[in-house]
Amino acid sequence: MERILITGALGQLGSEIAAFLRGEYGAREVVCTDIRDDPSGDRAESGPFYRFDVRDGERLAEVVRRHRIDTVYHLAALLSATAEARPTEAWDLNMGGLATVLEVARETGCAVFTPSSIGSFGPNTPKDWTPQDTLQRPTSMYGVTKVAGELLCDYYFHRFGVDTRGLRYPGLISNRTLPGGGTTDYAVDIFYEAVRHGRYTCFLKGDTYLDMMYMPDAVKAAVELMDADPGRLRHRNAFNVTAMSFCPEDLAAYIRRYIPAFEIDYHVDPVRQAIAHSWPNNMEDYAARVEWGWNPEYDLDRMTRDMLTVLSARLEDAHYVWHDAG
Ligand code: NAD
Ligand code: AKB
Repeated sequence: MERILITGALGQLGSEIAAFLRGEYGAREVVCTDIRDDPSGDRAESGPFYRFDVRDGERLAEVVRRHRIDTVYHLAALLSATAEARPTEAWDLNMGGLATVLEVARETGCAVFTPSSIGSFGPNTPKDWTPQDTLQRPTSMYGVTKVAGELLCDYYFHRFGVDTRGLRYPGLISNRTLPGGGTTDYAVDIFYEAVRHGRYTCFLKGDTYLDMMYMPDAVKAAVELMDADPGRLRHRNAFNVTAMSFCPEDLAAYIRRYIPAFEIDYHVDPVRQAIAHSWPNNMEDYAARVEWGWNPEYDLDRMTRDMLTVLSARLEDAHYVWHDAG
């Protein structure tokens, strides 16, 4: 029986993983937690929800024991742009939160899923076809915490036998919850602005290539990794996974296929541009494919069509409404 606890369950990734897992295992079996109240009521009303700081180990252990949790999806963190603006806070949360979760897992025997990121790479990492095992000297505070997190999870597996697993996610594109302060957020914002206003001002340069993934694939990757045969996992805590690589100019061109009048211009934010410049253009994800069968379903065109279909139907102020004829 799966009994799951999610930290950061109100965030961009947590809200989607929570919805999927509650559908899969039943709402009572999936405990959502976050430091905030649930503004929509989605997670708090459909199943157990607790509001507390993930660094409060006593509270976390008490909830884990009360619900006899066997797997924690640890998603509470500060993302790259916010972390760069508030580096000490990012260190405290990203490392302190993870250390707390791992200690509770060691005491209670839970498995732990922790996302790493393309942010764990740095300017000296090969930019194209970035290998699974390569140089990682990130220059952002977010990246520092992501590499340290990968290592800490490896340590808890080797030293204490905690079943830790994780993915190096690319930028995640979704339409349920807005992103929480990352460098790749433009790839979400652009769809909302395209549908509302038919134009977008991008904070990255037009030719900045980054890996990306549509949310259904991100959820699938996490769940498939946690279900994988542990005997086959050599890269437990840091699997490269990707689904597509594009730059803002490419994405604008795809949006124009469906909203021909769409326009993009650029007002570059030097902080986020520098972070993006230090990340890969595109990763290889062979280890994930071989060790647990990773295979994404959404490419750039399918993701673009789905985002535009969903948002043009859902947003009340959608002006550039596009219907999928297919
Ligand atoms: P998010 O910012 O959208 O959500 C984080 C959630 O954590 C928020 O709901 C926030 O309220 C909560 N939180 C913050 N401080 C907390 C605390 N002290 N205690 C408990 N909860 C707290 O982030 P996300 O995009 O959902 O990211 C989730 C994880 O996935 C992070 O580890 C992130 O680094 C990783 N990741 C995300 C992406 C992406 O594109 N979204 C890409 C790569 C990796
Ligand atoms: C960010 O931009 O910080 C995240 C990530 C790629 O980790 N979306």
